[in-house]
Amino acid sequence: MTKTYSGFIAIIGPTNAGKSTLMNQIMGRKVSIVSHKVQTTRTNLRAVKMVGARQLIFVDTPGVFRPNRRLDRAMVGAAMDALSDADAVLLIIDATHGITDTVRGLIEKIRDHKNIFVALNKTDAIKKSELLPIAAELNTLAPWGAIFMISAMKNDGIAEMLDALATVMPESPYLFDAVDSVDVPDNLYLAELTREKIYRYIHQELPYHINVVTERVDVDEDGVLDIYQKIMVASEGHKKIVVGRGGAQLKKIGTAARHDIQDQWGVNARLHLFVRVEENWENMAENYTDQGLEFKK
Ligand SMILES: Nc1nc2c(ncn2[C@@H]2O[C@H](COP(=O)(O)OP(=O)(O)OP(=O)(O)O)[C@@H](O)[C@H]2O)c(=O)[nH]1
Ligand SMILES: [Mg+2]
Repeated sequence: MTKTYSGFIAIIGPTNAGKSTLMNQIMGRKVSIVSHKVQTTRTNLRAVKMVGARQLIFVDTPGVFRPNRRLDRAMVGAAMDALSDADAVLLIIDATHGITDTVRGLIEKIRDHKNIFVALNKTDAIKKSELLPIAAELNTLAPWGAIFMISAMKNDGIAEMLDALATVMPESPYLFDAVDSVDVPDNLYLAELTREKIYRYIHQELPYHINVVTERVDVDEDGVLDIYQKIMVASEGHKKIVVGRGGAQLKKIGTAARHDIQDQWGVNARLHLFVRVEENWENMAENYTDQGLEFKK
């Protein structure tokens, strides 16, 4: 019998380094939402990529930053959990920011892992001459399997990186079916697409205090999906901003999310959004467990 290989690769890094962009580029489709704001990804999201006969199970994780709130702690905790299960760790660094204190802290956490790799991302946005000193310093900091120079956005350097990661996957039966696939629950995925549009259209801090939940999905006889989602906000003031004048803002969010759902899934859909003030949502266990986060007292 031919040998099979399968293993987990945790994609970790500071918030906004481009981890989700990389995950999507590897899969050739949207798995994980992306925004120009920090702290976009909230939970671990998995996708399966076959490289020849080798199965790579990528885990996109919430970015690491100094946690303040309970939600922040749960997010950073999820990223750390992914590390302990990983057969390889891929640290993503935003080359335009270089080796920050957060990066140093992360290197300390991962340096004893048996397979650690690092990718300097956003190389499209920086001069080559500025990359070399960063790579040289990285070389002194940990025993990397390799240092990759990539642009997740421009799909540069990714194929070589996949080949290198594939070589360290352990011999194992396939842990998932041997096809490229995404392992994200449908309701969570639908809610994430809406949350992404909130990050796009609503400014400043507000998106961090919002949670989106898919409450119900119905299919009518023509195969059209009716998707009901609740947008939880922390105050009446926040609700006003999300809804906008005459409902304009909510309409913009809903239309963009619906188009995205239709594009991603190749279906027709109606999206019904309800904004609800739930001041205490950040302290309710169900709002964590639904997303696969651990709720700590
Ligand atoms: N120029 C450039 N921008 C990039 C690249 N990769 C990602 N970005 C941008 O960086 C921003 C953050 O990207 P994300 O993929 O959401 O980053 P993340 O690491 O998943 O962030 P969190 O989920 O908040 O931890 C977005 O505006 C991306 O478009 C790249 O290769 N080049
Ligand atoms: Mg992300």
